[in-house]
Amino acid sequence: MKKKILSDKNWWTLQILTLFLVFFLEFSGPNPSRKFRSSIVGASPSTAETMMAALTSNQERETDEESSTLSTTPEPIICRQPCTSNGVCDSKSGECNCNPGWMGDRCHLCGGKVKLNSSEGWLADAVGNYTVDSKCTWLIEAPSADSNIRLHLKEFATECGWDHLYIFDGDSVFSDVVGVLSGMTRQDRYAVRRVPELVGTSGHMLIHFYSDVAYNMTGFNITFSIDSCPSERHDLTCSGRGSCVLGQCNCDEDFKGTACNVPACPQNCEPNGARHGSCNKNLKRCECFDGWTGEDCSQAVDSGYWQALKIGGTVPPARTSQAAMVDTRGRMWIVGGETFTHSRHIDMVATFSPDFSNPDVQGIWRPVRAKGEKGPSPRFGHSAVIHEDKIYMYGGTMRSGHVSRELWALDLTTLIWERVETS
Ligand SMILES: [Ca+2]
Repeated sequence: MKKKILSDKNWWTLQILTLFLVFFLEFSGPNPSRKFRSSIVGASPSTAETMMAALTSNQERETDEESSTLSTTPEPIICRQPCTSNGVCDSKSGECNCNPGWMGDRCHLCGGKVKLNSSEGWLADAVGNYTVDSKCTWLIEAPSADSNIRLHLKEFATECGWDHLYIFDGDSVFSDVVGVLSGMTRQDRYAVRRVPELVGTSGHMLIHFYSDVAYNMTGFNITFSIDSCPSERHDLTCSGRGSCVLGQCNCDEDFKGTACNVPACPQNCEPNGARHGSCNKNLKRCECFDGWTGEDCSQAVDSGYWQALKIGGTVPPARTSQAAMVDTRGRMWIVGGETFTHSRHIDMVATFSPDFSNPDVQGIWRPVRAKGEKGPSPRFGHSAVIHEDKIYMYGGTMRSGHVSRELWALDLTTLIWERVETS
C-alpha cells in the first residue's frame, strides 16, 4: 500500500515535469507559426490571409532552396498573382515583371507606349476586360516607307461613344486618320457581317486606345501583318480563295477582286432564281441576256440602272461635300471637299474622263495641278458651276471653320485660278 502511494506521487511529478517541458519548448524554441500569429493580432482577416500566404510561399521557397543545393531541380517561381503570358514572375519580389506595353499586377492590362516591328503579330487592350481610364499606344513599324500594314479586327467591344480606338496611317496623331472605332461588332444575335481590313500605306501605323473613367468592356484583339495580301479574314491569305504573290492575290477560278472576296459570277447570274445571263468563267463575269445588266444581271435596262465602272488613273481619296460638274467635252470635274482623314495632301481639283467604249477601263481619274501664283485654300460645302470653259466657285467652309464669301474662277484651258472681285 505504501509502495502504491509513492508510485502515485511519482506519476504526478512526471506529469508536472512534462507540462513544464511542453511550455518551455512552446515559448522558447523557434516556432514561426506562433510568432507570426502573435504579430498579426488585430490585422484584418484579408491582410492576415495575405501575409499567411506570403509566409507559406516563403517557407516553401526556403524549403526548395535547401533542396536545390542537393539536386539540380530549378527553383520554382511563385508570384502573389499568377502572371499572364505578358510578363514573367520575379521570384525575389513576388511581382510580375511585365513585357513592354503591359501593366497590372498580372500584366493583364495594356499600358504606356510600345513599338511593334515584327512582320506580323497582334495587339490587345487586356486579358479579359480592359480597365477604366486606360491610355495605351502602339506604333507598328514596317521595314520601309513603301510597305503596307493591314489590320484585322478579331474582336471589338468598347463602350460606344466613350471608349475609342484611334488608328492613324503614320507615326503621329497628325497623320491621316484610318479610323476611329467605338462600340461592338457583336451583340446578342446581331453581328457585323464583315469588318473590312484597315490598311496603312505609309510604313507606320499609330494606334491609340482611350477609355474614360466609367464602365469597361471586353475590348479588342487586332492582328497586323506587313506587306501581306488583302484578305477578308485575318487567318486566311486572299480570303482563303487564292494565293498571295508579291502582295497581289491570284484568285481561284470561282472568285475575283483584290482580296478574292467576290464571286466570279454573283448569284450565278440568276438573281432571285430567275436566269438573266450566263457565267463566263474565263472572264469571271456574268454575260447578261438582252434587257438585263449589272454584276449579277439583276437590273432591267429599261428601268435605268447603276453601273460600277472599272476605272484607272490616280483615284482621288474618298471625299464629301465637294462640288462636281460636267463640261462640254463630257469630263467630270470635282472641286474641294473634305476627307474622313482630314488629309492635307488632297488635290483641290480632279477630273474624270469616261470612256464607255472600253470594257476594261471605263474611265480615267487625273489630278489637276492648278498653275499661277495664287488659288483658293481648301474648303468644303461650297457651290460651283461651269460656264464658258471656267469653273466658278463660291463660298464654302475653310479648314479653320471660317465660312467664306469668296468667288473664284478656274480657267479650264490655262488652269489658272482668279479671284473675282465682287462689289
Ligand atoms: Ca468607359
